[in-house]
Amino acid sequence: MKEISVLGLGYIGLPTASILATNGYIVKGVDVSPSVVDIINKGGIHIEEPGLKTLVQAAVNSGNLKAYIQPQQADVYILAVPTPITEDKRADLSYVEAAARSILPLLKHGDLVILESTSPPGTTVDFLCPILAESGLELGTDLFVAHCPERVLPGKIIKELIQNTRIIGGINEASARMSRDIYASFVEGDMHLTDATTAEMVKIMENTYRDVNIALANELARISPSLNINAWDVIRFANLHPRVNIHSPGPGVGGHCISVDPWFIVEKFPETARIISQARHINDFMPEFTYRMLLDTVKDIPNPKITLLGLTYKPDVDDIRESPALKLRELIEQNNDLRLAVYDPHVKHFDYELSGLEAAFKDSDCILLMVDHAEFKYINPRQVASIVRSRNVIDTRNALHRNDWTEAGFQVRLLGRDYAENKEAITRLTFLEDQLYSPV
Ligand code: SAJ
Repeated sequence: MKEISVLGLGYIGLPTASILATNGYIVKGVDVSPSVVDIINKGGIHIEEPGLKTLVQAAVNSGNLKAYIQPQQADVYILAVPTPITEDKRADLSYVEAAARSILPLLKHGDLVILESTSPPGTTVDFLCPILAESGLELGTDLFVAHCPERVLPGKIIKELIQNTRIIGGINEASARMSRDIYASFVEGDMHLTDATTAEMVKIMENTYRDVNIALANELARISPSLNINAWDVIRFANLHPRVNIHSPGPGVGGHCISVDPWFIVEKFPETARIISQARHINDFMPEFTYRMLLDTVKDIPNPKITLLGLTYKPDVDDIRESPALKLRELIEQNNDLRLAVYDPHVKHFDYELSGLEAAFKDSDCILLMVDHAEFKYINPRQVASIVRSRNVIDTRNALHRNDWTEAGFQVRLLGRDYAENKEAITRLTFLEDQLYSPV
C-alpha cells in the first residue's frame, strides 16, 4: 500500500488528501501553518466548502489522514501549494521551490512527485525537475515526476474532483502512468495522459479562454449603451446559436484563478500574447468603468451615501480574493465626497467595517450590486425604498428584477445597458493600458 504526502492543505490539497485517505491510502498532509495542522487533526476545516468537513472528519477518524508541520517520508508526494502572481504580474514559484526542497532529503528510488499547482508552462520540466535532480536520483527512471492540474469549481470541489476529467502530464510515459494509477483510486471521470508542459498549458488555457470570453462580454457591455441596446439581451439571444457561448459582463474578474492564470502566458510571451493581455486589462478596467457609472449616477447629490451590496468575487462563496468589489470599495473610500456602507451576508471577517442590511440601506443615495448572491434576489425593493434617501440602484450582474425596482420608484441602471461612456472614461482606459501593459 503506497503512502502519500500532500503538501499544501488548502482548498485543493485538503480535499485531495481527504479523498485519497478515504480511498485506502495512508496520507500525510503537510502544511506550513500550525493552526491549519491543528484544526485538521481535530477533524475540522479552515475553508468554507460544502461537504468538506464531513470528508475530512471521515479521513481523520479512519486514521488514514494526519496533518504535520514537518515534511514526511512517503512514496508519492503531491504538491498543492500556491502559485500567486507578483505586483508586476510575474509567477511567484517560491512556494513550489520550498515544497520541492523540503522533500529532497526524503526522496528514494521509485518515488513519484506530482505538481498539482497551476503553473506557467515549462515549470515542471525547467523549474521543478532541476531541483528534484539534486536528490541524485535519475528522473524518469528512479524518480517519477508529473503535472496533474485540478479543474474544480470552488463550491463544488469534492464532486468535481471525483467526476471531472483529469489531464495527467508526465515527464515521461512511466511518470504519467504511475500518476494515473494514483488518481484512479477516486477519479470517475476520464483520464487523459500527455506530457507535463501540455498539461500545464491545458489548465492555464481553460481559465484564459474564460477570461478572454468575459472580456468580450465586457467590451460588448461598454459598447451597447451607446446604441441604446441591452448587452445582456444580445448575449442571451446570440447564445441561442448552437455554437455560441458568450459569457456574462460584470464589474471585473476576481478570484485567484481566472484573474491570475492568463498572466502566466503573458509573462513568457509578452510580444505574442496580445489578445490574452488585452483581455486582462479590459477585465481589470471594469471596476473603474463601474466606478464611473456610479459617479455619473450620483453626480447631482451632495455627499452621497453608497451602499456596496456584495464583497466576494462571485456569488454564494465567502472568498474575497481579487474581488472587483474590493477595488470599488477602495475607489469610493478615496473619494472624500462619497460615504460608504458595505453589506455581504457571506463575509464574516473583513479588515474594514461591514454593515447590517438595514443599516447599509438606511439613507442610501445609490445601491451598487456587485455580486449576485442568491439572497439578493429576495430583497424587497418597496421596503428598501422606504429607508433610502435617493432611489438609485446600479445592477452590475443583471441580478435584480428591473420592473419590481422601477415600480418601487428606483432609477435602475444596468451595466451593459444604461451607461454610455464619455471620452474621459475612455482616456482613462488608455492611461491604464499604458500603465498596466508595459511589455515585460
Ligand atoms: N465572471 C464574469 N462573467 C462570467 C463568469 C465569471 O464576470 O461569465 C467573473 C466572476 O464574477 C468572478 C470571476 O469571473 O469574479 C471568476 O469566476 P469563475 O467562476 O469563472 O472562476 P473561479 O475562479 O471560481 O473558477 C475557475 C473555474 N475555471 C473554469 O471555469 C474554466 C474552475 O473550473 C477552475 O478550477 C478555477 O477557476 C481554478 O481553480 O482555476
